[in-house]
Formats: sequence, structure tokens, C-alpha cells
Amino acid sequence: MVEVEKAALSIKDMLQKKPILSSGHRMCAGCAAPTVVKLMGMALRGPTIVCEATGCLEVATTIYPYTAWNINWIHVAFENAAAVASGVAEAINALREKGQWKHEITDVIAIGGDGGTFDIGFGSLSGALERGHKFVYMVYDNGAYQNTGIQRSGATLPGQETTTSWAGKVEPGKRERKKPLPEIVAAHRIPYVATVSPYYTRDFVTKFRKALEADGPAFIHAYSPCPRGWRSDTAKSIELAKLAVETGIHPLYEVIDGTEYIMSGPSKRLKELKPLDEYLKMQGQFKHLFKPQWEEFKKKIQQDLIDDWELLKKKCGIE
Ligand SMILES: Cc1ncc(C[n+]2csc(CCOP(=O)(O)OP(=O)(O)O)c2C)c(N)n1
Ligand code: SF4
Ligand SMILES: [Mg+2]
Repeated sequence: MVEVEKAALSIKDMLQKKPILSSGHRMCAGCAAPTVVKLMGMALRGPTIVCEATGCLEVATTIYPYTAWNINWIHVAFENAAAVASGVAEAINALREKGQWKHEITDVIAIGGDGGTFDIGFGSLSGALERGHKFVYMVYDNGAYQNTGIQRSGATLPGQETTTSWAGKVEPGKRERKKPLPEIVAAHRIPYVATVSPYYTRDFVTKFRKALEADGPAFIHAYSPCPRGWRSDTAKSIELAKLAVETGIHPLYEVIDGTEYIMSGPSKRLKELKPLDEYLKMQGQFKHLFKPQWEEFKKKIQQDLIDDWELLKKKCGIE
């Protein structure tokens, strides 16, 4: 298990860090993604290079000729954030060997949205993990291709209405299950995988620091509510990030070396999952599921969540 510096875990220290994203960044009001990025910033150690795939976070924070980023940042294409980050990590190694890189520690990070990670950048991510470069990949998961008008992705939840998974008399929104990406990534046997939520700030920062200190590639799956696409109250995004954990939609856990599953405190402390309806009723994108026609479909989603939760508990050695 990677050791985490105590200093990174004190709230005082977290708050004293200069935010890596400045205000006035032009993300929508209530968007959780800037909070996700600011929490990531609290875990950083030294000079940092972020390689970011296109998506809401990339587009809205770097509208030419401005940037909201206070650290080194590279825009890359939609499909190759992990490939660019591997190049950066190896370039640093090569320069260090020649004595031309003076920093002892440099944090190399790739960021992608769920579309850019679960789907289109997946090949590039898998390749970088297999090659074993030293970098952290973070996906901010808002459940759809939000920047281009809310299209369904591999991360979209069953029952979720998007512009390519319609809800109405014939269809209940997306019918398929969500791709289990953290487990697919963990199957590459990389040193560290963790899921995080912006509600649980210390858990988030601690895990990100562990990811940075891992001896090889690491992966962070951050949940990131999107009031625009989810048709939710802009003041409720962080509450939704908490409910996603409590309902089992986004349980918090770590996977070490692809084999050792560890349930994190906020999930471990749950006596049982909260009913899915509590999460669904706060979002317009699930409104149709409360019609009698989709009652059975909704029951099935709830049951799948309970089954997945029991399976995860088993993997974590919890009875
Ligand atoms: C190869 C390619 N296809 C399509 C696009 C158009 N595009 C830009 S952002 C985006 C959506 C990104 O979705 P996601 O990765 O989930 O990030 P989000 O916008 O939801 O934050 C798309 C489809 C593109 N830039 N490049
Ligand atoms: S569309 Fe969603 S993800 Fe994009 S900036 Fe707005 S709230 Fe954030
Ligand atoms: Mg998205």
C-alpha cells in the first residue's frame, strides 16, 4: 500500500493550497467538475502537467485567448489523453537521464470526461496502462457527452434520458447497464484504482495523493453531477454526489494491484443502501421512470444495484 504524506491530509493544508483553477472559468452554475478539479489540485505535490481530452471541462475553461488553469495544461484530442500523458511521462524520464529535468517529482495527469474515457479514449487508456507509464488518469463522470448536447455514453445509467436514449411511450431511456470501468481498468493489474465523490472531500484528496504516489499508472473515477444535462437544481450537485454513493450508484472503493478490493469509509459505514428513488426524483432526466408504465423497469434497476453492491462487498471481504 502506498504511503500518504500526513500533510496532504490535513484540512488546513488542503485549504492553503492555491486553487489550480481560477474562478470565472465559464462552466455552468452548479457544475461539479470545477470542484472535482480543485480537489485534485489539493493533492498535487510538485510541478504538474495536465493533458486533457476535449469535453465540457476542457472547452469551457480554455476559451481562446483565456485559460482558467494555473498549472501546465495541454489540450489533446478526444481520444488520446492517455497517449499524450504517456509521452509526457517518458519525455520527462528522457530529459532526467540527460540531466535536463531538475524536478525530483513531477505529477503527470490525464483527464477525460466519461465519453472520452469509457468510450472513445478507452483504447488509448488501455494501451497506456498496459505499457505501465507513471501517470494518473482521472475521469470526471457526468453520465453523458454533455458538451455536445447530452448524448448517451458507456457511463450513462439505465433509465437515464439523453438525446440519444429517448424516454417516452416506447422507450424508458437507456436500457443497457453502465460499463464497469474501474474494474476493467483494475483488471490491467495497475497499482492503484479508486472511485471518489466530491462530497467526500478528504477521501477524494487522500485517494488522489495515493494515486500520485503509486509505483506506476493509477486511475481515479470521480463522480461529477451536471445540472444542465441532469435537469437538477444547481444548488444540489454535491448532495447528488453524496446520494450517488449512498444509493450504490457510485460506491467508494480502492483496488490495489488489480486484486485487493478495499471499501472506503463512507461506503463501509452504510448499514444499507438508500432507495434509488431518492436519487432519481431530484433529476428531470429520470422523471419518466415514475410513470406506472416503467415501474417494473425501475424495480429491475434497483435490484441490479443491490446485487452489484452485495458483489462488491464480497470482493472487499465484507459479509
Ligand atoms: C473525435 C471527436 N469526435 C467528436 C468530438 C466532439 N466532441 C467534443 S466534446 C464531446 C463530448 C464530450 O463528452 P465527455 O467526454 O463525456 O465530456 P463532457 O462534455 O460530458 O464533460 C464531443 C462528442 C470531438 N471533439 N472529437
Ligand atoms: S453542461 Fe454539465 S458538465 Fe457541462 S459545464 Fe454545464 S453543468 Fe458542467
Ligand atoms: Mg460526460
